[in-house]
Amino acid sequence: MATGQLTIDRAKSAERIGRDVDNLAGPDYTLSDEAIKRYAYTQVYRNTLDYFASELQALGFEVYEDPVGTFVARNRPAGEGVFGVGSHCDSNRNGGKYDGTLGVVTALEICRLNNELGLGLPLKLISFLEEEGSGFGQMLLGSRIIAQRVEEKELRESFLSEDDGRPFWEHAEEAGYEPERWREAVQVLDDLYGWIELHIEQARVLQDTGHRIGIVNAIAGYVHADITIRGRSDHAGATPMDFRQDAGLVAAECMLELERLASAAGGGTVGTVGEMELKPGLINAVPGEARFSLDIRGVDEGAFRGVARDIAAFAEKAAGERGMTAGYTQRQTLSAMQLDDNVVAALESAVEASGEPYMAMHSGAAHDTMSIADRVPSAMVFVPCKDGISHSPEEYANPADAALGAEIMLNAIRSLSTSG
Ligand code: HGY
Ligand code: MN
Ligand code: MN
Repeated sequence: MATGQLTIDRAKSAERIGRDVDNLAGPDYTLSDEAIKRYAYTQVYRNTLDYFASELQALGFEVYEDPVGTFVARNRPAGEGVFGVGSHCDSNRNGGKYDGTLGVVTALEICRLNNELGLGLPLKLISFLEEEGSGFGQMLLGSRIIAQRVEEKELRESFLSEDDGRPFWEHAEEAGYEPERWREAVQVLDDLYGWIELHIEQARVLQDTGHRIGIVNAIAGYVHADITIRGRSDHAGATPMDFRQDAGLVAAECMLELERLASAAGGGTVGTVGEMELKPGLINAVPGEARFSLDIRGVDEGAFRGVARDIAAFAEKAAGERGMTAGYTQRQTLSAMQLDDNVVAALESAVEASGEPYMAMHSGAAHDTMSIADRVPSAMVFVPCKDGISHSPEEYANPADAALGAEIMLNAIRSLSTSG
């Protein structure tokens, strides 16, 4: 162990981390009895924030929420420099116990250790609202609001609840928040001289290469969009094949073309159609309309944006050749984000000092860190998740790896705090 490096009782921290994660998988914290399902303004999400609030208040942290519900806890008054730790504790609608939540729980453990070991580190724990977009179809919504990367009109009118179609603004007001003050949310980043988010890898590279820790130095950018093909709905039995304008067929051609474009783009570019809606959606009706989602990502900005451009053009051409039309609407996009060299270096020397196997890597998944990394020096720590499974109740991560992550983060924060 290098001199000056702190070691923690990793077994004790692993036990507490595991306990918190298991507690937050209980019936009070999820809408589903088969998966973790919690998102903004639901009672189960409220209960989750209250769980963290009581744990952190017991440690002497001041706890509050920004005007729309991002959770913040700090152990220094406003105006004093603090180091940020956290993630998100909302979930995918078919989520697992660890995506996001493990990062907030590990941040809580860091706050506990800071007190128990008398380290005196100035800390701010943040749990961002709506990272998954399960409530309003908008990924990273809370951290994009904080980073002022949304328009008020979108919050008032176009970000609509997946449950009842009503605007985010209305839901925020009904939950007791003040969306009209959304611009003040940027103050969540006040006084932060650094930020580290721990998260499960959501792929299997760390597991398959025998590494317990990933130090993330870049996060893939993404385009989220929808393509709608408009043809004509006809009787499935009476309409001859050469009389049809079957929107579903053009959608199918587009899905295969997206796979070809993303694979050809290289550089880790990926493309996914995750949502597909056929109208009228009846067994005996030719679909007159097909709406499908696009999730296109990569660290090579030109490559992934080129795929988005090319698939939109392909859809228009393929629809036109069959006498139909195609429309492309972008939901949102964020650029690929390089993370902070100093924070990355502090994490790398901390993990080297631990003697544990690690690898430097980029993240294919999006994270709240990418929303704020241009305002706060930031980096991420990955821990393996079993077989790369995520966005599934089968998700599993070992609390012992998160405990190692906590030790590494503490050492990095100490070195960035003294040299700061
Ligand atoms: O989809 C993502 O990148 C993340 O899980 N929100
Ligand atoms: Mn996540
Ligand atoms: Mn996720």
